[in-house]
Amino acid sequence: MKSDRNLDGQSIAVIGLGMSGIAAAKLALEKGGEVYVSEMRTDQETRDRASRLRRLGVEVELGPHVESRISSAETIVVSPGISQDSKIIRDLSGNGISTISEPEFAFRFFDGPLIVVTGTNGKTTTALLIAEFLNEDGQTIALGGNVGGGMAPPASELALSEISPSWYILELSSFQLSGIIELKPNIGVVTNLAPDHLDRYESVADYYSDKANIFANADDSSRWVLNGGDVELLGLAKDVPGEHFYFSEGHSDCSSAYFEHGVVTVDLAGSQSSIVKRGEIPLLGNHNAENVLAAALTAKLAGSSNNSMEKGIKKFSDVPHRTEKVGQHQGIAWVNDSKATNITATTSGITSLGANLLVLLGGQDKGEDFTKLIAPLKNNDSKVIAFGEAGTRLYEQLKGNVRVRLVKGDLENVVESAYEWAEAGDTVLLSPACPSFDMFRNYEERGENFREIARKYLEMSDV
Ligand code: UMA
Repeated sequence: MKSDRNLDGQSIAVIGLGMSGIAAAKLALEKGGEVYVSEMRTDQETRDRASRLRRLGVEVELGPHVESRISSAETIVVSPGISQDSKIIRDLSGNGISTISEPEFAFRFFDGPLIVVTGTNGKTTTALLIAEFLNEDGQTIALGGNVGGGMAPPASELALSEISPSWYILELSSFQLSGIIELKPNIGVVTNLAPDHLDRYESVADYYSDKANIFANADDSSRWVLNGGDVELLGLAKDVPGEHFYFSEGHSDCSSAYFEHGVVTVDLAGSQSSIVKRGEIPLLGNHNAENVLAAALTAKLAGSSNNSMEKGIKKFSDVPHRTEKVGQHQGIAWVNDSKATNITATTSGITSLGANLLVLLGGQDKGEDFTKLIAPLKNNDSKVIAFGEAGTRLYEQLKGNVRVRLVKGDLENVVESAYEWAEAGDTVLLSPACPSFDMFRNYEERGENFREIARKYLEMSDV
């Protein structure tokens, strides 16, 4: 049975007609709301979407947002892509009008316990692993939110389902956590914290403050799964009510998930469970080992058996675009880590893959300080090809410290240069440390393009 909460004709305004906006509008309508959607774009694709919603009975207005119309609604739901700094949000808050995020709206109609996964890196893998473990356990899972850019539905779509799941699992970005009023996870997972999205936030503190909204409604019944090695996170979570559980690669007195003699081990209330050997985890990289620990600890708290977790991990296949192995050719491995759109994600990619790397770095220039990459690149004896809008600045900041070449042109030129420069024993790693928007629609398109070009070379020989 789904939630019987009803909006009884309440007026709901939704800003943005992307995946989240459409799902929120449909949910509001289904729950008896009077729904109005405002979207600034007016292109044909958007007009088609608008027509489809209008046919269902939603009022849709395209073009400049009309503040007076939006603010007349009792509840205003904002899509995650719309920043707090956008004109419409500034106008609304200037008039004392508050807004909520799409997952916050959806949560009000959830009918079952909720796991929320957030963090700067690793949250998609962790959310997918938890879902796999609980599925394997025979539990009914509703997985949604920010999962891998459209790999799962928005939260509002989950709230429309007729089936009450054993667990809702939401991966939430900082954008989605901004605008939380009631949303309260039964289990909240934070994989790690590192600077990101500085094109949208004025400071790292502002970004962390949105992330900390996961704790907004914490009480004594809350359970938190936290990275025990992340000082920033531990500081942020210090006084948060509820039970705190830590995961860390090495065993320490306070950790509940760790590797013991190379085996994933979960220790709850003094009872130790050995889950799976590290060598049997089919995911590349140390950062993925941490994701497995976080997921195993969470699934155990959610009632999963050890056997289900062992089966789940062995079945788990790579998350596309996250240290995803593309193939092997003449002793050279090709790895797609296009999802690494910031320095921290690239650093974890580099560090986890070991030595002899040829790293392809570049993309849209967000003004980040690339000298932070010098130490991990040198430690792994890496060569670098710099490309895209950030290519020249990358080249200037890295040269003299690491072997770096600047390649102009498209990704085909970059892959061709990599093919020429790589030697047997090298790993060519696309882990760009930048968003893709200078050359592609998103990181998925960049990763697919890389995979396709690299495979052309792989086809020439032994894959
Ligand atoms: N718009 C306005 N007015 C404005 C600004 C934007 O009307 O002032 C419109 C845009 O024209 C657009 C819509 O608002 O049509 C914005 O939609 P959106 O960007 O929120 O896109 P959705 O399709 O709803 O996708 C969102 C998430 N997008 C972002 O956070 C930017 C998706 O994450 C998420 O998968 C989806 O909800 C479902 O939950 C994407 C992402 O890039 C993949 N996430 C970031 C990341 O992973 O790093 C956080």
